[in-house]
Amino acid sequence: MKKSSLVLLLAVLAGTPTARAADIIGTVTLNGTPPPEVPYTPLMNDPTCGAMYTTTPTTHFYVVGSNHELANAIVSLKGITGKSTGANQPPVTLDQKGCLYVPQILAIQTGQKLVVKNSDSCIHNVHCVPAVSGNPESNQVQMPGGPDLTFAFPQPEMFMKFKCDVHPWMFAWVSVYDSPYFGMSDKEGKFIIKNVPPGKYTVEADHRKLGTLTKDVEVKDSDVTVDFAFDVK
Ligand SMILES: [Cu+2]
Repeated sequence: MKKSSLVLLLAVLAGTPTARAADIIGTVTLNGTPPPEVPYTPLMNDPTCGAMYTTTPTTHFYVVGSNHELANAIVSLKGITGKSTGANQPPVTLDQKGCLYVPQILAIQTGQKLVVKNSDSCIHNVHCVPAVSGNPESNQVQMPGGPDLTFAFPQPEMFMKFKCDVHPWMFAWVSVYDSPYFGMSDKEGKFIIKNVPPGKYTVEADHRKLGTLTKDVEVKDSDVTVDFAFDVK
């Protein structure tokens, strides 16, 4: 047995408290009634795209549950850089389906692959427009049944815009983090930031339409709960 393994075994047997990473968990909610979603009328006016729907789809800017739970808020540790594990993480997929990007809000790490698919029977033109220097702009046609497109970005950036030059209503927003310490709220408003080392942090919640909230927390050796409540502007 290696000496390091022996030390670990003895520590476990003795019940010695060792500093361990904990999770930051919480719920994101929205107070108030958000503005109504916008029907994708131009989509319906496009013969090819419109034929994919029987009723007009709408935007999903505010995904809110019956108890005010808010989805698509990205919660992250502020000011953590240079900790990316993105190159070793599985790719994240962005699909084009029904002439819309699915999902429209994503979060990845620097160096992590973003794979863009075209599940439609029509052509799309994937055009990412980064605002941060060092993240390359890219503009590529993607045929129906064509090969996936793969992207990766070296610099952190909030809500980088992806658009389609064929269909001007198509947008996705990709946030790029320089660490693994982020999580997105789901339809129950719940998020999790896993394996956070002990320390004091500012936790930031970002929603593309609602802005940013922050809270300070201290992580010790057990999970910490941090809830965020946005207000309709
Ligand atoms: Cu398109």
